[in-house]
Amino acid sequence: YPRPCFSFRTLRKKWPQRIVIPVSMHKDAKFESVRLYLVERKMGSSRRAFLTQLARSKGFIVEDILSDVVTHIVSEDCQASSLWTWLEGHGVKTLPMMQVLDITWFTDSMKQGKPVAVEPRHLIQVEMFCHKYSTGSLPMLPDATTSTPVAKVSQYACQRRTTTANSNKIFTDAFEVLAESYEFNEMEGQSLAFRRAASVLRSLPSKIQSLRDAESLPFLGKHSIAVIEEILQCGFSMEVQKILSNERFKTLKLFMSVFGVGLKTAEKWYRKGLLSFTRGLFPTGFLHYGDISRAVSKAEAQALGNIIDETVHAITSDALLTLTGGFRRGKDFGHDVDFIVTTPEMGKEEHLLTAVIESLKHQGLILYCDYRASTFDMSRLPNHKFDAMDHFAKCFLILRLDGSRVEGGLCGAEGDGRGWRAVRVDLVSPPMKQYAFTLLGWTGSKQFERDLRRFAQKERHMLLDNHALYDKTKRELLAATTEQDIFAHLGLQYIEPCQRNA
Ligand code: DCT
Ligand code: MG
Repeated sequence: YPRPCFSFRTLRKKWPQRIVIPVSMHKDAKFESVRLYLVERKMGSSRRAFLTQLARSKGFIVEDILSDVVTHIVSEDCQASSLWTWLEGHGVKTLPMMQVLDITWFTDSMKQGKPVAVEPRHLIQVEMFCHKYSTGSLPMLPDATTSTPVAKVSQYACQRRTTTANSNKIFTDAFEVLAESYEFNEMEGQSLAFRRAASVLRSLPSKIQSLRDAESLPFLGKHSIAVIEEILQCGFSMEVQKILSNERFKTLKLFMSVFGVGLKTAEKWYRKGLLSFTRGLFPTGFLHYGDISRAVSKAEAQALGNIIDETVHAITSDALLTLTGGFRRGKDFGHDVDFIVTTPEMGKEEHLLTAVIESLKHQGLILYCDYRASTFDMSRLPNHKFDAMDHFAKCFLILRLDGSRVEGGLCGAEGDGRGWRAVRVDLVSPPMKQYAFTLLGWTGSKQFERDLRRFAQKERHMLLDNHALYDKTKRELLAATTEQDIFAHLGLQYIEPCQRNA
């Protein structure tokens, strides 16, 4: 957007500075859940006024003052540390929950005439990690020894923004091994504690440099602090190394890498004295083991999306296909590809799924199919069990993907001359009324979902699952057509899918 040719003086008459426009005055506001604040630093007052007017003319709410109501801060000053220090000087308590974005998000949104989804490239994140991540209240003054900002880290993943850029991988990998080891020993409490600690570290904008950085973080207990200390000192944790070389751990992990094999089966095989796979022993689970134990790339997921989209739309033109799971969160690789398939015609979604399976079979693309019919019953909501698996019709597939359909070819597998690979695909088919809940649930990550449910229950006295949101105080189900509706019911700021990699 060109710098305006009119002067700030003339604009000032129209848009006086420092005046908050109440909601009622945003007459033409189209996007109630998005409230912008444009940072004048670097932008200049006249350009800010011009961009403000432009955004308002397109139905955006633009606040003149940085206050708790702001959801999106847009800045042309991309120097994260000085910008954050400046922002913190305003003493706005909800700053850690706001999106701090560079101007490209704004220009993209203006071009499209609506707020575009926030991607990691839009975010202005702090470059250095500050040791004062604290559970205390904001604001805090910048530390004399560092100009980096101080932010509060929530104990709930649904109040943190976690992109795929994990600056603390060295620690989170160690925590995941410990969590898995506790899980294998059926010590669920300890396992969850390490998963929560890993999730907190994943949300941090930069790597932990000292113990002081970690000590005030939620869920970082004595054990995890000791592991961090060891890694900071030696580059690895002795305890984690021991687990990784433990025969039972290695064997259970290997067995559980087989599609459909859980802890109980793996343990049974291990107790029988099996230490590795024996040819011909487990025919079903080993179907295409080599292929499906290899990660699926984004391009492969995209190709599968195209195939399923063509299939679905050949059946009915009003079908809706949505990519969910890790790929919707912006991951480059996944262990499978997850889709929601539905139709606005109530009750037709189950038939749609069986028709899709039939068509894929016809095209010779199905290598394995485990179809589960719907057990969903609206009259039995809310389901107080709130178990992990939902009741919608779904199928767990292994599909054949031809390299010719994949942009740039198959991921490292063309060498064997087959020109195709097997890929795990999950399809779930909820009724349209439950679409938003299913989308939120299937987008994950698992830790993000766990914390959404924990937050709903503990903080809001509500029950959330893939089917519904139930308000226990009002004793009613809360309707939602979008994910934004669900966040709003929960009184949470909306978190973009790419920020749910908790
Ligand atoms: N999910 C769910 N109920 C289950 C299992 C999963 O609601 N019983 C949700 C949580 C994440 C999402 O579905 C997709 O699951 P996965 O494919 O296992 O996770 P992912 O994040 O997509 O990981 P990956 O990239 O490895 O596939
Ligand atoms: Mg997945």
